[in-house]
Amino acid sequence: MAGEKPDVLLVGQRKPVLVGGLDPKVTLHYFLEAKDRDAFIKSVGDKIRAIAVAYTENKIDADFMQRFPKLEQISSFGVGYDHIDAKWAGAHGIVVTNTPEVLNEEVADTALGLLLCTVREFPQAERFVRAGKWPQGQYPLTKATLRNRTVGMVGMGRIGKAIARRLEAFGVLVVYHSRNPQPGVAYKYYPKLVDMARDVDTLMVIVPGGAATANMINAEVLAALGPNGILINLARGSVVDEPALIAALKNRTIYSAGLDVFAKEPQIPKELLEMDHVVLFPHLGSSTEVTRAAMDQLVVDNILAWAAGKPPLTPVPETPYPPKR
Ligand code: 8YV
Repeated sequence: MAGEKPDVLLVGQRKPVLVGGLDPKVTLHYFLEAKDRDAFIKSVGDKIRAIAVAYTENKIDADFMQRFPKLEQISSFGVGYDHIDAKWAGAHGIVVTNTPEVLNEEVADTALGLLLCTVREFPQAERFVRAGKWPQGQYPLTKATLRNRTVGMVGMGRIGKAIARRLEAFGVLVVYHSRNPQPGVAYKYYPKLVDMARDVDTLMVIVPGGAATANMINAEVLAALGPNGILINLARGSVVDEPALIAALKNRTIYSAGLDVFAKEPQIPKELLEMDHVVLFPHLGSSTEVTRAAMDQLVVDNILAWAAGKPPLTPVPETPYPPKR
């Protein structure tokens, strides 16, 4: 009805940018705060027309979306949206938006940081200093170096390109594998991941999560990467067969790994925690105040565009606009 604020479900914390941006224009309903979430959906489900999502543990699947018969738009925080069944949404006239671009450089910075930490053992060396071991002797020379390494990028999207630019500046050779060759990208392209793994000594994983990429870094790929091989994953834990990786690290089938993401975050397998030759980050690729605020703002702006009857700013490919209703 003209003049009435539309009802929007917030699946996420009351972050200041989200609430400050949305509250003046829409009526917010706070899903995570409901004591009984099922009863809460029963009470508000019929009037919810959009959902803002900033919490990936609650899967936005067909069953969940079906509970909101008037749902038109889902504005999700993060460039990855594997917690949402976007295909189902697209087939049911629901537009899904994500937060691309604003995090590219931040995640690419993290990628280089994680790569350097893993290759040069900086976290281990720092632990050595704090443990008071330096007076007894130097930290051992590292066997691995970035010099003469070839990085095989698994994925060459927006963030992949930002990582590759940085690697070039470091004088590191870059090649890549993705579903299709990327137009305008001059790096050598490998149609088959295992072939690339055989030719390189470093894999940098930055593909979307979800069924299409599940376990693509498997035992065969790790064996092809070989004993000098280093695996860096900033994508999703689901992309790597975690038990196969643990076995490859234990048996020294590969040299080391730097991981920002895991299969069951925030749980990290005990075997990985106990290994000193891996570097483990708590999924912090994009996590600076300024970048997270930019991502929150894009969640807000997509909802505000929808509330004003305008096209979404950043719809995902599975959900065409205008939606098919
Ligand atoms: C966030 C991310 O940490 O954008 C993504 O896809 O993985 C990260 O930037 C994640 O979305 C937090 O929920």
